[in-house]
Amino acid sequence: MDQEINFIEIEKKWQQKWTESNAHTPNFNNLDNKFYCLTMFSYPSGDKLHVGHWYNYGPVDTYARFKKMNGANVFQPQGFDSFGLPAENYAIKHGIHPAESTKKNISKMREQLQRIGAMFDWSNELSTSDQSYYRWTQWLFLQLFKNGLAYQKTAPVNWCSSCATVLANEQVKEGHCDRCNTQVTKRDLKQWFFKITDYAEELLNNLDALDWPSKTKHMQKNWIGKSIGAEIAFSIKNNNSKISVFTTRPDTIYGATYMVLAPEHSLVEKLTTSDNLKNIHAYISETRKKSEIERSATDKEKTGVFTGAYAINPFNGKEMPIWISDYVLISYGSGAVMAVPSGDERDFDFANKFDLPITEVVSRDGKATNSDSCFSDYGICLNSENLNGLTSEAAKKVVCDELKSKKIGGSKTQFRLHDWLISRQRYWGTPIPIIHCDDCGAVPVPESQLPIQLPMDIEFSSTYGDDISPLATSDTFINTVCPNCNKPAKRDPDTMDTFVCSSWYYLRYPNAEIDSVPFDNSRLNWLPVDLYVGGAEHATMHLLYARFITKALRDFGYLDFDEPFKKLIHQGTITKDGTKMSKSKGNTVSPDEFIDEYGSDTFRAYLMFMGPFEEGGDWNDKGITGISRFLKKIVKICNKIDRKQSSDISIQKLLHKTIKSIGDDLNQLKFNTAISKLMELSNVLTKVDKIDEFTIKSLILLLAPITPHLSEELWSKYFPDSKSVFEQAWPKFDSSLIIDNEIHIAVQVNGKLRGNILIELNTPKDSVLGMAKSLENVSKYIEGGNLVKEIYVPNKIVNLVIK
Ligand code: ANZ
Ligand code: ZN
Repeated sequence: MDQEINFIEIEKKWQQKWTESNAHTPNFNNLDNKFYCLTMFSYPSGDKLHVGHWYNYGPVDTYARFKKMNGANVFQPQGFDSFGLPAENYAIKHGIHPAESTKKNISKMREQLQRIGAMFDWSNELSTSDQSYYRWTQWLFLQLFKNGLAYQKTAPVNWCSSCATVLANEQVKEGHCDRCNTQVTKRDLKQWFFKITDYAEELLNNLDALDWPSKTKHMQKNWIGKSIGAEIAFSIKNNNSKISVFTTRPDTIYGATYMVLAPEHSLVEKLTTSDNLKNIHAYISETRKKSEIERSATDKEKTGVFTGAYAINPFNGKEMPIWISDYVLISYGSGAVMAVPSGDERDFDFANKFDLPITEVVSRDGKATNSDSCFSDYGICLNSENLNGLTSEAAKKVVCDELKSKKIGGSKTQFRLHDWLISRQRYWGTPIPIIHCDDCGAVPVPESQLPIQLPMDIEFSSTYGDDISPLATSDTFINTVCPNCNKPAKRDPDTMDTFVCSSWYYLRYPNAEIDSVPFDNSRLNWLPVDLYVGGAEHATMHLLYARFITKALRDFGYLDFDEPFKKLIHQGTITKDGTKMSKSKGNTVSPDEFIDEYGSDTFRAYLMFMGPFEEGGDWNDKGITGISRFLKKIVKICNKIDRKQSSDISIQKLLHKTIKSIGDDLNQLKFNTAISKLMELSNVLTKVDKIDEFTIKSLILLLAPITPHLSEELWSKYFPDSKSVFEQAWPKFDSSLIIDNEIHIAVQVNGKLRGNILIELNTPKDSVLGMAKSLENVSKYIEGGNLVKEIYVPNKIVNLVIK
């Protein structure tokens, strides 16, 4: 029989056959053993798929195929996150319409994805920039709007002057635009927000029960940032306004010797005395240039300006000078703090710099230490009148009760999580389905009018003048009539953050063929996603937004589950010479040349062999020839099949052990170790002349998830009467063959080890004792003494007692 297999040819052949037989569309009506296996979809950029993408899709498909052979009804969809800034920037630079460049990139990427030969169900493909998809993203917006979870608010937003757009906090990296690195400034704009903060508590509480990497759960916890403390309203000398603060340490109230407002705080203008105004204004404009991260760095020299005004400490009546400083952030709590320099590092530094009073109010044992440092732990109160001698914990409660009875505050829980700013002043995104009417305000577009189509008559430019939003430059788009009163009105000119598109796409996949509704109840039974795989960089934004949207839709009555992704895994990062492979670093490696040379199976197996899946590794192509040799060796081994042959016991044992351990490994997505076990087996089989049918059959089955095309080819060649290799059951191991039936037994004399014997499992007691006693190092003791007791713990130990 011909030994050579042309990998490239058979891959094409099997991909075609799988497509023709619809092999990768699950039976949606059969929910038993449903397995929804999702890898994060990709952005269709002009750079196509690189090795890093492959590393996500190839190994996960191996896992999905393994599940299928173990009886799962697998759904593994694929699609494109196709709205977003890069296509638009490309349009501005090269004059190619985003719709056109995106379409081109998608078809190229689809081709590349198809060459993986994964079990992608292309009949449920989606692209977020298709009307058939974004129509439902608009529908989602309307549901949030109707339920009070989408609202507009004027807010200081991050502004990138180069991209001419507002950026989300997450898109600002160390004060600079994530995309173009321009320094970010602040600007006031009316923006749309989603009220994710309504779900802060649940988003936090449900984390524990998720089968997610603990590091990711931890990051979400910090991002949500729950703090328990108190809210206190301070009155102001000669002024009717009140300053509200959030503090985690109400027990330190007697140590609050001054106040600090964020420079952006609305009271700053009202409170500042005329002689301080100039300084204050200068400081405010300095602050606007700084990012929150710079501002909250603890090691930076404190700066600030006195307003000339005073607040009153409600507990001791003392006057507290009111300052502004950039270390207080407008976005957290109420944007103001009661400063306790003896208990808070930042306040301590600030007080020292500006010579403000410091009162010690907590110490380890309640005695004054008069030390020149700050004590931020819990302890016992001092210099605090009725709180003296109380633990911090007890004092907190007393202060909160008092605040409540004085009607100036009480206990309060604060979250670091902000509402999600979703409007973007960009073109290539989902238009916001709202119409602004002078009389009726913000009116939702009736659902029957969806989709609100993205206009095509836009002149792409790096700035759009005062309009800010590209959509505002299209007269036909922007001018409409109010659905309420029929008067002329204007459409919302903004588009949605692309994270809105990806916040619900997992719901759409099993429904992608259905036009009349975003999702159908029977198809929703395919949710939640059983396994979700993607990069760790999505730990906070995407993964938090998706959880929020699931919970919101559940509360609107559309879903009956709480969490979208049952199990989450982050694939490791593929680096090139130590840096993450990415377009911006210019160090991407295309998989295409390797696939052209070795074929997709070899490439996939090589990627999986590089290292543990969740750790990734540094790309180099040196080892790929080794994998190629290994696969060719398997082809030769299969050729040695002899159906009359019955297999040698030692080969049987090795085979069954291999079946067991590859099953264990693949179950845990340990692809690299699974492959090395296959290599060990093939090394042994290479040395054998004739190999029995069961061994060959098992070998092909074990290989199937790892190199799907090759295995399908070998299967069809040696077992031509049966269906696809992926319709076969995963091989079962015989546990009696796995246990080694020869074991070493320790032989003791009076409790001391004197020797070892090799016995067959469950050898009768008398023979074991006989063998033990005949050991030279044992018999000499028996001869020199009196054997009084013989103890045998079956299959474990012999102990002889001699007097
Ligand atoms: C008085 C105090 C005394 C504080 C003390 C701490 C220690 P977390 O734990 O992160 O919630 N704070 C409140 N709002 C702030 C803002 N907008 N910008 C900067 N700092 C702010 O931190 C809560 C603590 O951070 C609050 O408790 C407040 O300082 C400060 F011994 O109040 B504390
Ligand atoms: Zn109207």
